[in-house]
Amino acid sequence: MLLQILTLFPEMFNGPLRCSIIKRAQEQGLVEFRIWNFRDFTTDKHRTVDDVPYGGGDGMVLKPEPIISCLKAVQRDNPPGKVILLTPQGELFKQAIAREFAAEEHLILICGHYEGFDERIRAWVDREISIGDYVLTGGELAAMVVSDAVIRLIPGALGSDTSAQDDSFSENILEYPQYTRPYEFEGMTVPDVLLSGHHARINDWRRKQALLRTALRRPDLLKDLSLSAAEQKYLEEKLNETTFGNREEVK
Ligand code: 9D3
Repeated sequence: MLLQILTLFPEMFNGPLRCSIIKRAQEQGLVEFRIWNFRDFTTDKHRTVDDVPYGGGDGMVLKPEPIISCLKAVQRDNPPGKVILLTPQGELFKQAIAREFAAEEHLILICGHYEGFDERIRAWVDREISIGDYVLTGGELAAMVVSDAVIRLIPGALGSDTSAQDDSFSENILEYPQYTRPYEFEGMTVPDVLLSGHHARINDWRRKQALLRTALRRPDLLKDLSLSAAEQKYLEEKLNETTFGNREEVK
C-alpha cells in the first residue's frame, strides 16, 4: 500500500511511524509512506498557505491552490488513490472504515492545522474523517491514528501468531479480563476457573465477562451483538444485581 500524507508539519511523522509494527510493515515492503509539505507548492515569496476568510470572522482558511497542486503531484505517476481529508467535521472513524481503507492500494491523507479548508478543496476529496469528538491542533495525529489502524490490517503486517481477525472490535464486544503469573499479587488472586483446565467452563466465563463488561462500559455496542437466549438471561440477571451507582463489575 502506498500511503501519502499532505501536511504543513512533516516532521511530526518522524516518530510513531518509525516504531514497532508500522516500522516492520515498511521494512517488509507492505506499506510505503511519502510525506509531502504542501507549503512547497506555494508560488509566492512568503510561501503563503492560508488567508483571511471571505465574509470576515476570526481565524484563517487554508488556500486551495497549494493543497490541490500538491495533490496533483502526489497523484501523478501513481494508480488513482483514495483522497481522505482529516477534519473535525468528518465521519467518525470506525474499525469498519479501517477495513475498507486496508483494501485500498493507494491512500492520500490531507491534514490541516487548526484552520478550516477552503470549501472548494472538497471537490477533490473522496472521504472526510474525524477520529473523535475532541479538538486537536491539527489533522496530523488523526492521520497517524488512521494509518496505524489501517496498516495493522494489511495481511502479514502483524506477526504470524497474531491475527487482526480475532480482535474484539471485529465483533464489537469488549475483551474479557486477562491474568498472568503470579497467582497472587498484592493479595489479589486469579479467578479459580482459569486454573481449572476445563476449557468449556473457561470459554463460558470469558464470554460472560466480555458481555458484562460491554454492557457496563459500552452499552452502545450491545445492540449490534446477537446474543443467545441464555446470554440475554445472564446479562439481565447480572445487571439487576448491580445496584445503581455501583461501578464494580459483578464477578
Ligand atoms: C475554531 C473552530 N474549530 C472547530 C472546533 C476549528 C478547528 C479546530 C481544530 C479546525 C481544525 C482543528 C484541528 N483538528 C483537525 O484537523 C482534526 C481533528 C480533530 O480536531 N478532532 C478529531 N478528529 C480530527 S481529524 C482532523
